[in-house]
Amino acid sequence: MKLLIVNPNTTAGMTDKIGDAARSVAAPGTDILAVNPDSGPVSIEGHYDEAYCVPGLLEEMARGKAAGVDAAIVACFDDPGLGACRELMDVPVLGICEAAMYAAAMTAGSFSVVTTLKRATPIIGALALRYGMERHCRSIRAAEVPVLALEEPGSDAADKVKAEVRRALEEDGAEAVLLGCAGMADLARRFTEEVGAPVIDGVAAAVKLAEGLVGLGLKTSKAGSFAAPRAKPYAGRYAAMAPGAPAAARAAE
Ligand code: 5HY
Repeated sequence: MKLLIVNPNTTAGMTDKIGDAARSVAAPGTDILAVNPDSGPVSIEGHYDEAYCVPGLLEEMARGKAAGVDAAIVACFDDPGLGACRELMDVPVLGICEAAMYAAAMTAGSFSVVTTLKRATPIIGALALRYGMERHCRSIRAAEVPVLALEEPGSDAADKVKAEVRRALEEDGAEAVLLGCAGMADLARRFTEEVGAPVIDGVAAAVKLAEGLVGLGLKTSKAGSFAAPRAKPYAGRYAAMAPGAPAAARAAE
């Protein structure tokens, strides 16, 4: 199967890390296509960044649709534009936050999340409510590191994340900890061994859940919530993204 993974920010090094994490768990028959938009925020830290990452995210999704991918993943822990991607795509589309929460809910009595900046915690809290996971979620902690600090060689960002993972386990009653940023995808295995409890990366969780959904022959239901967008013109710079615009026009964008 062909699995599209879109890092919605524009930092290619992070996209490479996400692709590596995905390939490390993918089944032999799963081809991973890890991409990011050319335009948009270099990192997503709050609502404004999130809003401006979605057009580029949708353009990459449209390219994947034209290329015939079998499933797609939004590789940002805010799950930005997930509903819009599900309207656009017929194949399953997973967000790494939702995937990680489902994986934790099926393997642990409770979980916490450790993300980057404190400003991300209410966004993730709102997602837990949307996904009906608030009953499993003991806490959402922030290591107070910028997203791109995780990309800097020699940074102490990973140590700060691990310290919060330990606190979540020792102080908050968490029985598993989710890594609340796609840029942490390379830390899950090492942290799991070091802290002695499941530390879950949403990228890997989404890859395996996507493989399962495709194996079941499931696609995104068009019966209502994720029905295709109604055809209409879009004015200005997004004209090529108008619902019903020729796919060739989009792919050429
Ligand atoms: C992410 N930001 O996964 C989110 C997480 C965060 O650029 N990729 C980003 O820290 O908000």
